[in-house]
This record gives sequence, structure tokens and C-alpha cells, in this order.
Amino acid sequence: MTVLAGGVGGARLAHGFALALPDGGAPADGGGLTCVVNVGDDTARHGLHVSPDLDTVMYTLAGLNDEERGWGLTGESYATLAQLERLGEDTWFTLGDKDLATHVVRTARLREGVPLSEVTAALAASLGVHARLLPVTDDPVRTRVTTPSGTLAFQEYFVRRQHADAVLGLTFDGIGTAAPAPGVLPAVTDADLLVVAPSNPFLSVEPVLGVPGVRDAVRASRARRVAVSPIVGGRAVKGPAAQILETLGHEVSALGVARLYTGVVDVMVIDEADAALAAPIADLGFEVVVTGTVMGGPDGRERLARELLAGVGHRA
Ligand code: FO1
Repeated sequence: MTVLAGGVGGARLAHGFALALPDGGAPADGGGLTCVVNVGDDTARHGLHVSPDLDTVMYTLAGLNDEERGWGLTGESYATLAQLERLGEDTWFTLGDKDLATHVVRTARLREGVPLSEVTAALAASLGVHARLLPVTDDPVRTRVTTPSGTLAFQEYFVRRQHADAVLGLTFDGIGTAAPAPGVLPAVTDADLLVVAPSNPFLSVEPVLGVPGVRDAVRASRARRVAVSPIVGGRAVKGPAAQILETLGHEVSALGVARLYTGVVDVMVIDEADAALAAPIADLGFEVVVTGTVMGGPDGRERLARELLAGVGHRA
């Protein structure tokens, strides 16, 4: 099975599948878990290549993430960042000492010419991740956010300015000429279950679907195609999804999300708090599953994953 994922929401659901599947979702005959992850948030900091969404999924699957923040490693220290600040570097993007090791290794391998997908596989294996972790592309795709104050690089918008600016538009530099990373298209077309994680539809899912070939592969997939709404009770579980839906002229609800996923998935999974939206979402042509979607800790993640697997007859 395959999950299309951004950062924290994608990581939590992927973790649920890793807990529910045999051997942590390790590739098996016709089975296992593949996570296809957004790279539009990737950024260069202090000369290092940082892949926040890949790392959030990787650390969460490895059981090493900072659960409270949702990103970064647990038990971090910040001595390097403090020293970088002393040396005059901008340190608004918080990089812990252990996290920096990931970026040092990634950057070194990339400079040797190793593609991001291979670097990611090696990093994930070193950290004990059994599932397959794939950047959607090995090519550079960079999200840029148009705001009333101008166009911002993604992490400028998200971290430095705390996603406080109204989002008037988004562009994904490089996406038109990006190629899906090896393994991405088969993971989409050959899966029995394809899940669009409760990630931000604009910031996280669109730069995955927008890589040439990926949306068509989703359309052609033989999988049961499912999306989990990141909007619950008219609010985003995490991050700026609600504000962005609003400023881009969409209804801030699971129904608004469903409209975005028309023709992409067959099944919308919405929270019990939104049960009243089941009928209008079904009217759009979706099968609707109403369940608890706010995952919280590992138990909630695994429960939701098992419910989704049961829909394709997995006895996970
Ligand atoms: N998010 C923040 O809100 N503040 C940070 O300083 C920050 C640092 C950071 C470092 C490494 C990493 O992998 C992620 C980090 N994030 C931080 C999260 C990241 O900016 C966002 O979660 C994603 O890009 C949005 O999906």
C-alpha cells in the first residue's frame, strides 16, 4: 500500500500503517508500505540540504521524532545552532545537533551525485525504518508562496513568518520538468490501497500530484483510493490549511477538501465531528467513511490505519 504524504499528518498516518502491517511495513510479496513524500518544502540552511517532510516521516517511522512539535528529533540539543548564531548566521530555522547530522550526510551524498531517493533510502535504513520512503522526485521542486507582502520561499512563509501571511497563490518551481523518482509510479499504480494523508492539500499534496505523471498514475491506479480530510470541524488539525482554503476561495470544511479531491480518490474519510457532511460529500460521488481521524498518539494512528486496511480486506 502507498501513502502520499506531506509532513506531520502524513507522518502520523504512515506510522499507523507501519504499526499495523507486518514487520513495520517492510516490502513483502505484493505488500508493505511505501510513503511518497513532498519535497517542495526542502530548503538550504547553512549550506546544507534540509528535507523537512522526508525527515518528519522518517523520524516518526523510526520512533525518534519529537512528538510534541511533530517535527525534528526527540531529546535534541542546540549547541551547534547557538554557535552558528554567534558566527552571524540566521538561526530562525531551528536545527538540532542530531538533526544536523542527517543534513550533513544528505548534503555530502547529494554532492557526490547520489540521487535524493537513494540518499533517503540509506538514511532511513540506518535509522531502522522498514517501510519504503520515497521523495516524489529526485529533481528540485521548491514551493513559493504569494502573499500580500510578496512572494516568499516556503520556509520563509512557514517558519520565519509563522504562516501568518494570507496565501494568495502557490507555485512549485521546477515541477514542470521534474520526473517521478524511481519507484514512485509503480507504487501508485500497483498499490491495493492508496491513501492521501491528512496533509495540507495545497502545500503538501499538490506538489506530489503535480509532478508530471503522478496524477495520471493516481487516476489509472487499480488501488482503492482514499483521502483523509485534514479539516475537522472547520479547522485544520495542524498548520495553515484552513486559512489557505479560505483565502483561495474554498469552503473550509471536509466538503471543501472533498471537492479538491474529486477525480483523485474514491473514498473520503471524515471525522465523526463532520458526520453531517457525509451526505453532501456522497452527493459528489465519493464513498464516505466517518470515523475518528484525529490520531494523537500511536494507538490512534494504528486504529485508523487498521480501519483503512480493513476496507481492502487486509487482516492487519
Ligand atoms: N517548523 C517550525 O515551525 N519551526 C522550525 O524552526 C522548524 C525547523 C525544522 C527543522 C527541520 C525539519 O525537518 C523541520 C523543521 N520544521 C520547523 C518543520 C517544517 O518547517 C514544517 O513542518 C514543514 O516544512 C511543513 O510540512
